Amino acid sequence: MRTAEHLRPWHAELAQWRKEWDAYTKPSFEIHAAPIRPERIVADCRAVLPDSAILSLDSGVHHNWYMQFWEARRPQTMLNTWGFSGMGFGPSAILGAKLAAPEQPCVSVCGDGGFSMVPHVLCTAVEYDIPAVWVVWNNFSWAAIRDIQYGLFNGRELGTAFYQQPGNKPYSPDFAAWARACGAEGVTVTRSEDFKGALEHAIRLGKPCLLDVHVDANVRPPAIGSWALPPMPHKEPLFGAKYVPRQARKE
Ligand SMILES: Cc1ncc(C[n+]2csc(CCOP(=O)(O)OP(=O)(O)O)c2C)c(N)n1
Ligand SMILES: [Mg+2]
Repeated sequence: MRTAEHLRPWHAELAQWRKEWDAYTKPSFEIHAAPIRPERIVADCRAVLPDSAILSLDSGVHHNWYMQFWEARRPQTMLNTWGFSGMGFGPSAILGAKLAAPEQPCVSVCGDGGFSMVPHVLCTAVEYDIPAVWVVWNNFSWAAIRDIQYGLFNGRELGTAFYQQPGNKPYSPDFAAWARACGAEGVTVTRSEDFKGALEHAIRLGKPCLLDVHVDANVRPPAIGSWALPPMPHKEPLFGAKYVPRQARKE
């Protein structure tokens, strides 16, 4: 019979790759920046939430970050919509999680797009006194789809990044005000230094609470459109297309 002995060299190789991956990705998790880098949200959620906390994820770029970098430490603490990828699943599922596990902090990390699919979850939470927490990963866009458009349409997008006219300013509704209008607590977070404290506050609060967190829409997960391992041959966005800011385009 073959023993695990023959796998040892392979395991050693994997350990080396893991080290290279960590050395490549870790430094970005220690940066404070405005707008807030995605890594900060992942790192501070891990620092603040106990192992028992239940996290729900939705569909979108935020999901890709958590799939790669979230350290789930217990079974049944990371709820996903997986391949169905239905936007709105995460912000709704967290209500069920909190009803099922009232002693555990329950946090929905969802996109601004995904949350806007089901904003009435706030009303349900207030009606039934369900102290869930929503962290709206607000990048003022359907960034997952925007980036595919950038890649396929030569740096252009249509209707997937949100702008206010006149003036073409990046647009997002005020999600914190939206939460307060429903009778929940709502806090806007624009500085990375404030996110940790805001999440601690939300967990302690004991009532439904939404954090509207403004995240940098142009920092992408360190994945590439190939199976190459670090060191990465390039760091271009999906499909290698160059991002052209809307203001700089000649249309
Ligand atoms: C119900 C539904 N409609 C459309 C899609 C296709 N889709 C996948 S991700 C996405 C954009 C998500 O935007 P947002 O929630 O803001 O997340 P982000 O990618 O910006 O993190 C869309 C439209 C989907 N998955 N589910
Ligand atoms: Mg978004």
